[in-house]
Amino acid sequence: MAAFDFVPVLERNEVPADMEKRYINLTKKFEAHFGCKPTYLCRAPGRVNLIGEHIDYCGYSVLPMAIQQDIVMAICTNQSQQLHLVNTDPNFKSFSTSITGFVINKEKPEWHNYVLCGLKGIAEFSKLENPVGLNILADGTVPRSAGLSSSSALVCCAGLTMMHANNLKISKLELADICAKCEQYIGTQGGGMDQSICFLAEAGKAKHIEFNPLRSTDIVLPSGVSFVICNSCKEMNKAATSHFNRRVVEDRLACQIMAKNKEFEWRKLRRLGSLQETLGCSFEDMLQLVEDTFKTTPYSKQEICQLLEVTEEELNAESLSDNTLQLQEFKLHDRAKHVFSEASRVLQFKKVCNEAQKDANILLGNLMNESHASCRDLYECSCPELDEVAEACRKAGAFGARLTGAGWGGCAVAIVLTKEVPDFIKSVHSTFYSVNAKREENINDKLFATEPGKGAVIYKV
Ligand code: ADP
Ligand code: NG1
Repeated sequence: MAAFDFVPVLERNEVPADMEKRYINLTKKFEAHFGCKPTYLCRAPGRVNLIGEHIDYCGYSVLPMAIQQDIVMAICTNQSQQLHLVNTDPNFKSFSTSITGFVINKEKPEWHNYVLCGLKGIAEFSKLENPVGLNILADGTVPRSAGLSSSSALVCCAGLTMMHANNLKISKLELADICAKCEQYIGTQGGGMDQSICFLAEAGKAKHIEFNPLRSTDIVLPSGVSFVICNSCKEMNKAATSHFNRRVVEDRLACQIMAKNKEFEWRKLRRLGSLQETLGCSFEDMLQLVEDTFKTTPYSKQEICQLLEVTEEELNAESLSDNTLQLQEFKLHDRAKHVFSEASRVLQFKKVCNEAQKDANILLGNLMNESHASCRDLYECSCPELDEVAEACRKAGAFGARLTGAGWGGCAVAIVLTKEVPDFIKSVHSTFYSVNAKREENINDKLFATEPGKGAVIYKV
């Protein structure tokens, strides 16, 4: 991925066949609502992460692919510097504001706040003083709060919209970076995985994504296997709880305590990945360091202050985030152990794919199972429904299955022989979904095989 790669802008006759119906529908709906034709449509896909969970914000690489489900926005500019935002789903209320000087509400993260994040990110990056007004109709097919990155697809789509409307030329790498940073305006301190794959994805390829600096490498998945997504039917909006930021903070504290013990400038080291780089150690060494440093039981805030030799106020300012200030206990051993072992599994997964190793499917499946166990037991980001659906996948013949995305609900992903996908889906359907009428509703949107999809794109109208 070169720094000068840009999101493609396609002509009307280049709109792919699978997009045609949606393109026409959205254009018509836009016209009916705004009384004029849109001038272009932006599309940003969701993603499924195959392995590497909760490690991007620690600086470690991940291995996702884009999915077919996406957010599409139809857009035209207006001369009044207003933002008019509507959604094809009536559950998402229309919203209007001035395109400059709006406030992003972290307390109550309604959908329009994600759009505002994307708009603000691009405006700030480009130092736009007079951004044009925008009329936007948004339409999404990414399952929501399901670990398939609907929020980032929304942020990225809004960022792309703002860029194109203001005739800016920003590379895919820069867009990924800007959108990763600006999604944090919503309050969650995520890494850059979702926004990176959204812009850098290519059809048919999973990507190994590395950070600082951001770069991606193609991963050729073994032939004859497919990935099946199974929604646990439990929603979890990560911006509405402190689960996510609590983990970010626990990793940071683990990093800073180990750094202090090694007599580094611990305030400057905020990510476990940076600590490993500074120490120049292997994953095995880092895992040993975790064992040597931390007790397995939680640390009180007071204990952490003693270890870092700071007051509570200093700790709050130095290491915590707005929605974690009230926390009194932190688990350091288990969180750090998950991060180092998961980061190592990503590299093992990549190696198996690159070397087309014998029994690749079994090896990849085992790594996915180990990843799930680590998320469940050490990182505590699974939930009974996710454990149950992952187990149903294994029983139905998957080589492996794991939660994908932030967790605490959302989807699992399973690796299955392509020729066995129909039987696999039937089996998981009968064990997990058909036992509960609510789970069975819209089953095709909850249980489906997925191919590595393409990245963000702009269609001219
Ligand atoms: P995810 O894992 O899907 O990113 P999040 O909980 O982080 O889950 O984000 C989900 C939020 O994104 C929703 O609550 C909603 O505000 C917004 N969102 C997702 N899809 C859409 C959509 N089609 N239209 C409007 N907002 C959406
Ligand atoms: P989802 O599944 O989209 O909530 C979140 C983070 C990722 C990553 C994963 C866990 C955001 C926007 N996304 O993804 O960066 O940390 O959790 O691996 O915060």
